[in-house]
Amino acid sequence: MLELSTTAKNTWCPGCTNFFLLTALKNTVSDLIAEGYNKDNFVISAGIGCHGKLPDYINLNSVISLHGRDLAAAEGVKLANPKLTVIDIAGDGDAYAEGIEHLVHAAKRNTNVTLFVHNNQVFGLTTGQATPTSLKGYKGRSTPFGTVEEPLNPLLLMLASGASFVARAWSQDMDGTREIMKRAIKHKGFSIVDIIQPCISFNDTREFFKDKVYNLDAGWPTNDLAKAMEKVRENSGKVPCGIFYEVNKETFEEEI
Ligand SMILES: Cc1ncc(C[n+]2csc(CCOP(=O)(O)OP(=O)(O)O)c2C)c(N)n1
Ligand code: SF4
Ligand SMILES: [Mg+2]
Repeated sequence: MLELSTTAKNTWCPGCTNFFLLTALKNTVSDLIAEGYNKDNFVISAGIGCHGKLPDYINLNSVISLHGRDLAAAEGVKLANPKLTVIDIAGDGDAYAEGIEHLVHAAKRNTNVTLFVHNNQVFGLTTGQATPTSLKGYKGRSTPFGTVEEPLNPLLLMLASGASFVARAWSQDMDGTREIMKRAIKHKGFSIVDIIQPCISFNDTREFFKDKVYNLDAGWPTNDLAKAMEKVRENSGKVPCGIFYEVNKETFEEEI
């Protein structure tokens, strides 16, 4: 594997599932470079949070943005130089709380950037407040008696907003995540992968998800919006992972 490591001291909690995603991303980028992508053309945009330390640990060009503004920065980079391969690393706080307006408009515009959301269903770096995707009843510092809100379904929102590639990955499945990451980066247009990334210190959902996640079968993805919407709303107690929806349409950069 091409050397993508850095000498920065890693400050994630020992055992944090972000380590799986860092490895999956390094393997993905190595695969793509082996296929002909130029290493110097990769740009990582990151938000603020535990996930936002990732650019320190991967030897690629990067910009660390403000909380919730990582996607706006990523779109700006792509518009300034459409030749670049732009990957946005966001937290669920960035993408689904502070930056949700950027998320909806990036999907609507179909800017050709790839968004990986480290969805640990908690504000991790600030030590455990509920986010829009926290499960109902989550007890944390801001909700000591448990959240009373139903969690947001980000994939349903993305389909409704016009995203042309919509997927979910399970961080513990590094090979599966790597394949989805690769397909997302290769996709022409806005791609989002919501990655279930348990925070072992403030929202340890590893056991909760372990027996619930399953992979979509070979019949997926679909280009049928209604079918994809029905699937991401699945309420069977199981959690499907894989690529739900992919369509080809003009990107924002092409249109302008
Ligand atoms: C505008 C703004 N609001 C709040 C904060 C404080 N803050 C820093 S990190 C963080 C939580 C990040 O949560 P998330 O995006 O889910 O990332 P995680 O730490 O879980 O990876 C917050 C609220 C900030 N830096 N900027
Ligand atoms: S607080 Fe949670 S997400 Fe952040 S490094 Fe620790 S385990 Fe990982
Ligand atoms: Mg988070």
